[in-house]
Amino acid sequence: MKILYHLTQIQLLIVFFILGVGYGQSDEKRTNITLKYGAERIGKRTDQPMQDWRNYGLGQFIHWGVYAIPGGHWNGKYYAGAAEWIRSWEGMPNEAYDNLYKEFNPKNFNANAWAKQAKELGAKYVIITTKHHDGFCLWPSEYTDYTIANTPYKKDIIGALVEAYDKQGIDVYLYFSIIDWNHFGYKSKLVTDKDRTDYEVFKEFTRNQLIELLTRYPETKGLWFDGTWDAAWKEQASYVYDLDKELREMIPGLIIGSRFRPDDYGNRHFDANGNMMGDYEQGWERKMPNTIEEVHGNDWDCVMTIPENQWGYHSDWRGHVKTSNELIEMLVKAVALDGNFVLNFGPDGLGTIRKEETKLAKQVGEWMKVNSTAIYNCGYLDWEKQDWGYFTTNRITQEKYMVVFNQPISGVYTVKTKKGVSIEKAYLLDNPGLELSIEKTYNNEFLIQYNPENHPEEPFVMVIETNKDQNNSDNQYLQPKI
Ligand code: FHN
Repeated sequence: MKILYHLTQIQLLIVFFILGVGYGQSDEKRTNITLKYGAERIGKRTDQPMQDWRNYGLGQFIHWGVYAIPGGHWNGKYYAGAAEWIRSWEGMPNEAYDNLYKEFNPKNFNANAWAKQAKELGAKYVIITTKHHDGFCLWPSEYTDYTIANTPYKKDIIGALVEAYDKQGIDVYLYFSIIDWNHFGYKSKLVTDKDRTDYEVFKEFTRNQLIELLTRYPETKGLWFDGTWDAAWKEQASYVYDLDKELREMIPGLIIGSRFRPDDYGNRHFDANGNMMGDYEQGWERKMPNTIEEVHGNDWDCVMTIPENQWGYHSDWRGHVKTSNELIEMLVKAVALDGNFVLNFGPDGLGTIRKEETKLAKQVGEWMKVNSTAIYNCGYLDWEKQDWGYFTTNRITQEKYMVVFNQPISGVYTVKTKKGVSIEKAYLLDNPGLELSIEKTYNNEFLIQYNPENHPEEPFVMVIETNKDQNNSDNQYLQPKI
């Protein structure tokens, strides 16, 4: 196996293909290559901060920076890409972009109002862009001039947000882009000696900024890394390994996903043995798994945009814009498959959250007010999936829920439990007094009857009680006791 250490990545991929190893492979097929910088553990973290993370269910993402000023347009022209990438568009000169900060003065920004809205949405945590790929810092970093301190606004935005969200009891995670188009030492690949010398300066700058962030905002529960796909970063296994350790030492329990460390061979997310690096899988961006097998027993989050692919503010959303029912279904699906769902917001250049986002936040929030019992602290229930929707189960009480998205015309809801588990009672979460009739057919199949007079316009939740609610050990995905 030592020979593998000396193979190039392409050669390795071929070897892995032959061995049946790779992204998303099954446990049995894992290899055992000696790695210095591979996964730090196999299996989930079981400490309290990670259990809290696992139980959030719903989070909010905020993408905010100077890209919110052009909002996807320059000189009257429409930019079809993601608004926060406008600097990379030939339609906007770099110089124009790099001077936008001189106009950044978000007079409508109100951290408390944002945090209050997030609370009403039902978000348990927030991920905030401290700096995106453009390198502009929303905190007054002492390691660059390209920060909020040098805008007309001047005040520390990250500080205000951390305080406001913390006050609302919403945990704060800091988004940090490794790609930094503003730093001379940043390179996507290292070709010349000079590239390498410059990149060393960039690495020190990156480390300084991360230490600075955790020092300034010790309330931070975790770091959400992005922009780690460059060849240059993928060569830095040993450096990132040490940095990861250093950051974790600064805040005990700090949570870092799979987008930070490359392994010895430059693999991201999963090391050469197929084991996840980091505390949860960060690969589900604008997409979701369909089965529990696809998440391989790992923690994971799904970060989602409301339009198809806009994170930062784009004044002109084109294409499909998700409805509240679509977003609620994604949220429930994520929880039902043991993940968290994180909904993105992109405030405009003045600090206003656009009306479409406000409306959706209100709609999802209203649904959460009635139904969040089936979301918070909930996860996967290993019963056969049915067409009416999703099962979730509370990891602590083991109460079981059916979240209905497709109401059967027959009014009959099929439930197949596990052997020996019978359904004793079923009722609506928002109307516990209305007990639903249950019929047992054969084996563990039960039919629950519910035929409302009016077709519900929103997903609703049924609670089911079984003969084995307490200490049901059938479910391998239940929260471990520590
Ligand atoms: O390029 C970014 C993109 O702008 C956005 O920040 C998303 C959020 O997950 N991450 C990157 C693409 O993976």
